[in-house]
Amino acid sequence: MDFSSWMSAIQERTERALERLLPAADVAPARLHDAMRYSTLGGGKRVRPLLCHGAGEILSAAPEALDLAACAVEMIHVYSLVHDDMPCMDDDVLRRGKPTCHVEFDDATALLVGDALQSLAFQTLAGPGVQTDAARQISMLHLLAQASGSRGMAGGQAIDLAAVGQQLNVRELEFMHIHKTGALIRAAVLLGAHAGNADDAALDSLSHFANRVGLLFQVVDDILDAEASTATLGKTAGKDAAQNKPTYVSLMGVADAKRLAADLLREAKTALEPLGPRAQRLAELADYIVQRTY
Ligand code: GRG
Repeated sequence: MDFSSWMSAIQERTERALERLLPAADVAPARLHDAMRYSTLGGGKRVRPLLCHGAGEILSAAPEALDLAACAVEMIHVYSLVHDDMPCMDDDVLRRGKPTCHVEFDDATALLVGDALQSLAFQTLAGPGVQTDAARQISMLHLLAQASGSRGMAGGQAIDLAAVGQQLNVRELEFMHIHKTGALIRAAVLLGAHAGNADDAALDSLSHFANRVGLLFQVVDDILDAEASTATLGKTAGKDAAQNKPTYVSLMGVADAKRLAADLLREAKTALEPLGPRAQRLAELADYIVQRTY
């Protein structure tokens, strides 16, 4: 199967799994469930589910187990987008090409959507079908909790909020992004590996790959924010500069940010080498992350 057919197949099965896992829109409390489905379904590139499946396939994980791990990570990701868009944080009106959750519904509903998606993510990952080895399943829960909490994504968001209008250097910017964006991307890869039979050597290679890809994702995101249009991105373009936020582009300029992306891509692929040809999908995914237009 070529990469683009594989990607469409994973996006499609992720959509179906999310539809199944999310409560129906007419189940009480209907407004909350409607808003959860509105925010989660029918949009997004599903980069984290793709990484989860790509890593899991290397380690012969069952596709159905990967669906559950991938959906858990995607739920955390959507929760972070819904909260990030709220007036008390980034205050945005457009996400995935449609009105943000708090605009379509209201602030209190958006807050609850994030809370409930976070809970559903852990319920999904703790449930049946994820791993037959209970100890490994507990490490998966631990991994996702750490990646999304104050030592991971939520901590990165706190650093981001504190950095508005501040002068950060590249090291400080990297520290922020390793937490805000990188931690969940790393979790997506490692959860895929843990859904299969990952040994320490494979986990080591994948962890190194994921660290590079996490940063790569953010560098490309900064370049797109500076260069792409709102229509293409499906979210407000140029926000970083408008909010005086430090980014790779503001610190080093577009040309150097593109060079950094090329270096990170090369390092990510080098990290995959010990895994051999089985890791081809992940290498292709790293290429996709650089080439994406939104
Ligand atoms: C509110 C706890 C909390 C955390 C928010 C990740 C995050 C932290 C906020 C998102 C804001 C943002 C635009 C970050 C830049 C990188 C990023 C995560 C972009 C969006 O991810 P994509 O491109 O989105 O994978 P889709 O819509 O394709 O899923």
